Amino acid sequence: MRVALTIAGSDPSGGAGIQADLKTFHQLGVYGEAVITLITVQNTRGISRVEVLDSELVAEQIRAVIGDIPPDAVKVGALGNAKVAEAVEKALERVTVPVVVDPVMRGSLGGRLGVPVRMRAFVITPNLEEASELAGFAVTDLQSMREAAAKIAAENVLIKGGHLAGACVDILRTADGRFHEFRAERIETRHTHGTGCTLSAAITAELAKGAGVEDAVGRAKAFVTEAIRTSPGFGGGCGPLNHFAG
Ligand code: PXL
Repeated sequence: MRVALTIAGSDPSGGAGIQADLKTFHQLGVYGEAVITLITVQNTRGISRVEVLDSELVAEQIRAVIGDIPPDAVKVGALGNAKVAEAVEKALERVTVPVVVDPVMRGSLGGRLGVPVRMRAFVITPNLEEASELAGFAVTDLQSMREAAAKIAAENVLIKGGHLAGACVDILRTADGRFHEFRAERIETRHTHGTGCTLSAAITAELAKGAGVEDAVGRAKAFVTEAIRTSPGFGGGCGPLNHFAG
């Protein structure tokens, strides 16, 4: 059995963060481990509080699991602040398996959940806003997505175009400098809570199972699109996806 580790924040409503990551790992057939970086108070209607854990407590959790049940791939999600980001980077220094970094800065419902990270990543998955921050210029269309993907430091860069006007196109720049486009139909729904978390967790699960990066992204995107299309419609606000999709 393959193993995936997520290092991320908690969303008690179960739609995003480590809860989404573990459901995604399970659905895609890998054993999930979860290190918590921060606790949010939120539901589908809003986020009211974020408590970032002590950086040494986060590092200790990582050290406890990586030597004992070594993961085949690691996902890094919301880190809360620079101290936790540094501690996570250091704790992962000797890890040689693929690390997927979702450079979360804000939750789907707002709230500061992270800082711009410069962590070594096999794959980094910024949305347009995060890509703008990492690249240092406004990323608003396919052309600027390509320019940002070339500029952001990581082996493979996946810029998510879910917030583009029009079609949903993600751009992947692989380590060989080539660009790949992933297109999906736009689904009109308010239930998109945890979409970014679910995508990066799905990529991590596929990498843990041994997929190459292009296949991992393609399968993950198909899983997320289906999960959005079949969302259960829970909650009075921005509800979760269907993690039983696939
Ligand atoms: O999708 C970003 C994200 C990450 N982590 C936690 C979240 C969210 C979005 O709501 O709640 C804990």
